[in-house]
Amino acid sequence: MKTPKILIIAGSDPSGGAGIQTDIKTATNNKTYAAAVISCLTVQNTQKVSDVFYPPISFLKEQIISVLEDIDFDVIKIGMLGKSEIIDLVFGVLEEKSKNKKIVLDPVMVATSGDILLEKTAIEKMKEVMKKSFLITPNIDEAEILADMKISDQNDIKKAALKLSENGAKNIFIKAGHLKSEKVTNILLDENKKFYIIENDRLNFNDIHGTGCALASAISCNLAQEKSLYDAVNLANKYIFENIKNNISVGKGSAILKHFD
Ligand code: PXL
Repeated sequence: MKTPKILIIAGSDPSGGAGIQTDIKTATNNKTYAAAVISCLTVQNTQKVSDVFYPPISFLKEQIISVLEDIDFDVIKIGMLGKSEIIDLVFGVLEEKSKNKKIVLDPVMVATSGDILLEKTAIEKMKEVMKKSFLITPNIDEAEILADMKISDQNDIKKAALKLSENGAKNIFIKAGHLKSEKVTNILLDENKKFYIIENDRLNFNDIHGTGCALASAISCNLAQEKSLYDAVNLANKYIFENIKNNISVGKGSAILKHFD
């Protein structure tokens, strides 16, 4: 079988729990080759994000073009972009250089610590580029912002997914972990407007850092292995669920995914 290959475009979390660091661990564990272009560097530990550095736009552009011209990726996974100029650049280059590739967009906005990871002025831009992605994977907070509505229950998640679909998003997976409920009932709405429920028992851990990044990466690996959308999301959900059970505290703040036994 040919080696599945993904390109990850995401931010760096130097403490290793989220961002590109967890993305690459996820890809390796899911038997997929990962290339990575770092959209921004955070100053971060398991307790807080205290600064963000953006590389010069032209340098970022050169990196993306360089790998796209060389490697034929199956899927492009996009994580933290941070601000409008980076969103414009990434989607502009992808449109030009890798037109029909599947894009999995994790519309990262806020860290587990509560720190802001997307400038407020870039939210409208995120609503635009979600239409250019094969799949978006917002959590409840991000879905509320993208769909301009409050989400209080299961029914609202479905309404938000439909609204995002009407606004041009193709496939939408809304992660329900942040909703207070007995079970975690995640919703997948596909481009034929068919709903799928992907449900987990609620695990009694405080928020684990980096689960959203890892989930979108695991989905990307599964899509790169030519699994169907439902199988890709369902298997990735299982991978994250098992890894949440196996979380570790490496520092003084949030626990993270270990990614091995
Ligand atoms: O979990 C969202 C996220 C994504 N990307 C980077 C992050 C975080 C959370 O802290 O640091 C780089």
